[in-house]
Amino acid sequence: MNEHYKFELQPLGYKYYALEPYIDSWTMQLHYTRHYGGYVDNLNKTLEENPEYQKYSLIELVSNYRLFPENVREPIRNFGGGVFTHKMFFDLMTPKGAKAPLENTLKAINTAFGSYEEFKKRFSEMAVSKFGSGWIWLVIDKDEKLKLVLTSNADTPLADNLYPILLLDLWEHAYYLKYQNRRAEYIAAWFSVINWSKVEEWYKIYKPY
Ligand code: MN3
Repeated sequence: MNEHYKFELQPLGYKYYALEPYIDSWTMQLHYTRHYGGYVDNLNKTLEENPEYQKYSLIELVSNYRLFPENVREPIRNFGGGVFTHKMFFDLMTPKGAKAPLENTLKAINTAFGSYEEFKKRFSEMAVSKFGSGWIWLVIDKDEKLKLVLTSNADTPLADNLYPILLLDLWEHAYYLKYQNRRAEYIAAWFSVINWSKVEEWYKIYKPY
């Protein structure tokens, strides 16, 4: 996440079909190449036209977009946010992951939510309740406690000084081909492909920005 302009769409770390039957191949391919790829192209275009922002890392762009002048604020918010969210989202899925959170993550989840099952229930209810496009996040707050937050469009919790360790795409493009309007089924299926080892890594490298 410390990379700078020029951003690249790296090959996905697993095959498009690898998350079947939970996330279908066609959705993965479109989501990765066209949606995520589109954000990468648009962020690069924005930075080509505004070279003074090329020095900032992806994290810096997304965390500080509110400080930027009006002509770049919205493009960086949307396209930078789009790149950050999708990069993290695809990285945190795997076809052969652990079935439950690992040691440190589990401990923090138990402290914040009581149990993994309770966390899953609250995460799912909140994700179902999100109106329109956006994301649900598991974040570490300034008191080093885990909590759930929703954001709209391509917004991230970084701008609010919250450090994300897990996220789920709630835009219809992430599930509509297979699940149509059945978002709850998509959410339940996604729990089978979470890369808990990577979540554990994110948790361990936590540092407030
Ligand atoms: Mn998406």
